[in-house]
Amino acid sequence: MSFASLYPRITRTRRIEDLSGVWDFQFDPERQGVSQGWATGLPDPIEMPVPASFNDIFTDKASREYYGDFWYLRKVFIPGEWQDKELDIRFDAATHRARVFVNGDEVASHEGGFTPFVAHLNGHVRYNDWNTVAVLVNNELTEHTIPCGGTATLRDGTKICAPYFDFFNYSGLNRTVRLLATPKERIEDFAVTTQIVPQADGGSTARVSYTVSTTGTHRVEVHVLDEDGDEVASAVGSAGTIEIESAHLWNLRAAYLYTFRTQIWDEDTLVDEWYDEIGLRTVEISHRQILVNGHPVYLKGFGRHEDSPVHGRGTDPVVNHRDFELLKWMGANSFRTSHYPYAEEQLYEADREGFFVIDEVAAVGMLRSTKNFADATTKAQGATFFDDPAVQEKTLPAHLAAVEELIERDKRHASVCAWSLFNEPDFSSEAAVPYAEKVFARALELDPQKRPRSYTNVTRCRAGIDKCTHLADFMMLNRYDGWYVSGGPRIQDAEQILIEELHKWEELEPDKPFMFTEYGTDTMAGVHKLPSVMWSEEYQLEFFELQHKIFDSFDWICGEQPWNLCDFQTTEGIMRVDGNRKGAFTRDRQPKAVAFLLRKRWLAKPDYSDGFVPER
Ligand code: BDP
Repeated sequence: MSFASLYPRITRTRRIEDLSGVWDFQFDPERQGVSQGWATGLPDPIEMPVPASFNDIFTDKASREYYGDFWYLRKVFIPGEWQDKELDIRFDAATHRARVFVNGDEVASHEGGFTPFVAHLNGHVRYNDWNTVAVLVNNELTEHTIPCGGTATLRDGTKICAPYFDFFNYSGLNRTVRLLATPKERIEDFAVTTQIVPQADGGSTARVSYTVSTTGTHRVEVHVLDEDGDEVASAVGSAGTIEIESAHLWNLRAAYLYTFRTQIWDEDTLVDEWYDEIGLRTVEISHRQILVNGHPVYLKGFGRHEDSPVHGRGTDPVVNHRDFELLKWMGANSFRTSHYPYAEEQLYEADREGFFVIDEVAAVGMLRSTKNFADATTKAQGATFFDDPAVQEKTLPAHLAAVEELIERDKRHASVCAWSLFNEPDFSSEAAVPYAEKVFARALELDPQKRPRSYTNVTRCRAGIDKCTHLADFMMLNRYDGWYVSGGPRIQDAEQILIEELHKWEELEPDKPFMFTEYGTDTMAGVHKLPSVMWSEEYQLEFFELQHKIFDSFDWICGEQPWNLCDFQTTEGIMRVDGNRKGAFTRDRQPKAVAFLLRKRWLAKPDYSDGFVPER
């Protein structure tokens, strides 16, 4: 449990100062900053906006590719009125690790580039005065970090990133930084689980069990408000059950959110208050179906990336909102946060819009390759990733910590309906089993809602090769038959290859829902060919038509999420043309022909496959 798990809110007892803006910035290739006192002032700074990735702001290659230590620093004025408060600074994400200094004192360090952390500042600041906040960030990856990667050293000694994954290593203070002033006795965590009980009149009573963690002993109250702001239920105590009669349930593309106001009271004095917007729904697996509120879903949507021109992976509310507009226009009802936890604002938007989110931990690159997308289809030579004892010893703890932070942060979101605990791990070896067992067990233990858990299965580990399928509550397949396998003039073979594999899965896992979480072809927008060739828009259309014909012939396939919503930036290489071009949309969010094909298909395909149409 960590205070960082509460999304920052202004309430009657809480204050926030947003530290977005221009910070001082400097690379530290010699790692001399700490010993040279950079924590109180950078010797030769440039200006850098926050939040943003630093990479695409630069005009020179060396800076864009910089791999190592770098610093952000700014002065912060701390109001005198906050003297009696707890004072924290919250980083929504520092990619991939950070050490935080305030007026020269080291106040926190954090590993993992996609989850929030706080540093406690009391005792380190001057009130009604300017204070110096400095952050030493590092963006290097190894086989023991989450995500996994390596380092390439150029002849002159320059280090560059050699990621084991197919997206650019965008780095820096990628998300919002905020100062938080909260009461001394405060709410530190809040969790809910919902049970739906049918009512005689056909409605539903929601039985919500909750826990509130606080730092004191005063009275805790929880008040539930509907969307009109009217109180519909309340409870006293730091744990309990609240019944909401004739509840509006949260459904796919028909969301309803209640405000849960959590409070601490000392007699009739309000000590602290924090709220969250919560959708009431259940999610479970039954035989070959994924059920939301008891109804089977068909998932339509995409694997995505947080990626946009100039910002890199820096949070961009404008682009994020455009992505939701595209998803809605397409008739989509879901997405996967490939390949890392996304900014919390995206999950709140998904809550409001009724999207089913498969929330992925940044465990990508667990296949020893710097071109894993190409090697994903070939069999491992020699020892695999999980055969290495150092992976078991060092990567596993980092992975477990990343799962913990993901679940801590996202456990209340109605939109978060499943956890993806790995992307395309090399599960071809028995050595993967004990590792994966621990990761799966940890997720189950930590999640109060016990959401379904899975991972994306890579082509290399097709039916019969993968050793960990028994751990997944449902299976997610990433397949490129017709692209990496049997592409171009061989595409007719791809159909047989995939159908044969699906028949095999049918035998091996007869009681599990399956969905496709990746399928697609690199396509240059505007390239047209008759007959089609690979990379043309026509080829992308034919590939998708073929895939959908196959999916529709297996009634136990319960979802399709093509790769990718948009084109995105990757490491440079001979297989990438200014990035990965598998988007249904370009990187500037304009449609390729395939977007219209998917839109037609998805608008005709209901969100619930039993004909249930929720009230909107
Ligand atoms: C899969 C990966 C994804 C890649 C994709 C591709 O999960 O990150 O971008 O293939 O090759 O291997 O486009």
